[in-house]
Amino acid sequence: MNITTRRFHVSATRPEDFPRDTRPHVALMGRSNVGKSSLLNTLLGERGLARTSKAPGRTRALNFFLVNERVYFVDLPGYGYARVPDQVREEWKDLVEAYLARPGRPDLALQLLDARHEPTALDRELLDWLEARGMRHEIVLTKIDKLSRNEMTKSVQRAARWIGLPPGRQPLAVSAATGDGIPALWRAIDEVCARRPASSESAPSPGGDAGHKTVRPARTGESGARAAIQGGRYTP
Ligand SMILES: Nc1nc2c(ncn2[C@@H]2O[C@H](COP(=O)(O)OP(=O)(O)O)[C@@H](O)[C@H]2O)c(=O)[nH]1
Ligand SMILES: [Mg+2]
Repeated sequence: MNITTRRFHVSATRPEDFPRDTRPHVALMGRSNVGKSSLLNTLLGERGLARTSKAPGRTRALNFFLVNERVYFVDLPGYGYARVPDQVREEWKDLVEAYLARPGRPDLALQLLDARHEPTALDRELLDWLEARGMRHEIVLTKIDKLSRNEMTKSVQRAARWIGLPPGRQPLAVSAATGDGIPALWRAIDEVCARRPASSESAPSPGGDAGHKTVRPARTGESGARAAIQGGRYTP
């Protein structure tokens, strides 16, 4: 995608804040501090568009960014951060689950894993949930600039096994710092966005219904997914 415009759209703290028009959504998901906001900024080519932080656990809203007036990028709160008060954790969980419970949302989930670390049980829960729901998703290894070539090869192999990819297939691996791997990630994103009908492209209104009549086809595993969400699959 050749980016002509990108802008912050809304910071959703309640389900009523979620955009209601039918543009495609690309969501960045993963542990707190894995590099979601940094990757979003690198993908969109604007430093500081999404707030990044050295202190984990900062994002408490779903932040929506609109690109070329035609696709939303969504920066989700991270999970797995222990030092969050229970009440805040519950609020996030409800909000994220409310978002994911919407039919067909997001259109593409990017699940980020820090290339330096073993995936965790929460990473596994999220992947299982995405697969159970039949949601289009890509695993993206982050911060590869911090690895040597040799470490990078091992990390990619470990992730491929963890995901259960067929032999010869590899997960995407990127660096928000150097831009490595970003073109390949864009190809995956473009493929999903290209499949969406042009009718989804009229003016958005934050929290308001833009009046689109496009009917989104039901996805497989929708009802099972709801149970999985209620089972706490996305645990902030
Ligand atoms: N070296 C390096 N650091 C990164 C990269 N991506 C993120 N970081 C750093 O990791 C920390 C957390 O990043 P952030 O994007 O805020 O993570 P988030 O909590 O998942 O949104 C920050 O200090 C970033 O500068 C990367 O590709 N390379
Ligand atoms: Mg962030």
